[in-house]
Amino acid sequence: MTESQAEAPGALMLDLYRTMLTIRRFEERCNFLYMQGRIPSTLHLYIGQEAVAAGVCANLRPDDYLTSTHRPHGHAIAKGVTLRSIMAELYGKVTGCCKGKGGSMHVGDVRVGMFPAIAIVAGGIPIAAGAALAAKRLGTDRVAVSFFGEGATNEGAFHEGVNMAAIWDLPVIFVCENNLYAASTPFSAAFKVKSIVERAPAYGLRAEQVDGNDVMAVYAAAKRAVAQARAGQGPTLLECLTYRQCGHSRSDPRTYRTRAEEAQWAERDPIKLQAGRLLAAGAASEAVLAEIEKDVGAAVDDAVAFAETSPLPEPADTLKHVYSEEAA
Ligand SMILES: Cc1ncc(C[n+]2csc(CCOP(=O)(O)OP(=O)(O)O)c2C)c(N)n1
Repeated sequence: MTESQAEAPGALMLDLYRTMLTIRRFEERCNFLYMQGRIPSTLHLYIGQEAVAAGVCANLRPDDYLTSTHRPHGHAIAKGVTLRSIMAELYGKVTGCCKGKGGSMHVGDVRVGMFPAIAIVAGGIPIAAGAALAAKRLGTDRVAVSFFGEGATNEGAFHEGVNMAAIWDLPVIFVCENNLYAASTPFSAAFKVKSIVERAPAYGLRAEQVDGNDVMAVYAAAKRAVAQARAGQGPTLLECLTYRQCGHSRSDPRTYRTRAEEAQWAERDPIKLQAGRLLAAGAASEAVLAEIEKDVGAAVDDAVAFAETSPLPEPADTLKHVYSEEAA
């Protein structure tokens, strides 16, 4: 038995399964609605990476901070942004989490600690370090988490953000989701090193690499990193090895990788893995999993109905809610 399984009570395993399934079914519906022309703009789907968001965010409180990327739906759901407000945002409706003005790439809700997502690659990294600096200076035990892809670690903002966090021992967890491709660029074409964690010693940064498709392993690694950050022991870089199962965005024919590689990773689908583990451990029956499937489907239906029936923003409100004093 691995360390992550040993500390895994059934309720936690089931909670993590439910979070991952919610993200998966929500995004499958988004994809369908997008193809139907109900959702404008583009979508960057998180399908295949659900274990990372679920495993990390299960260790966070609503008052902990989170920054995300152009691929933010999973992070938002795992941090507690409601399905209704995310779906309404994708529809551009006034009931959306950014009042319909942000869309897919900017979902978030500061009431549950998630800054509206930032689509500039690596843009969230120094902001998470700044939030962690604020948490520290205010004398709180809050932590900040920044999710980003491996492509972001080749940006200057990564260097600045992790270096400052390291020198000031800031309570931040840098979660790199290494899904092997930055848009169409494979990892091997953009890195001389073999992994992202190899870069950590250059910053004096604690680092750990985990199987990002194993939600219990991600949960356990994030638990250690969050505990150290809360205890004033500074930042950690977590590299989660995973795979995005869909194209980079909606218009990606995936010519840069093989169908055989995709099939191999599909074997290690994070939701399938966790379902197998739950059944093998006797922590859930097929009937329980079917019940969760039904609940999740109903929640997604409810979010879509809410978004469909919500009003569009008023043109007169275009310049409202740009600055914080306008927030209401
Ligand atoms: C600074 C910047 N450069 C380029 C882009 C265009 N762009 C959007 S996503 C992306 C790839 C990002 O790859 P990675 O950081 O690995 O995240 P992933 O898409 O794999 O989740 C690029 C180049 C951007 N949004 N911001």
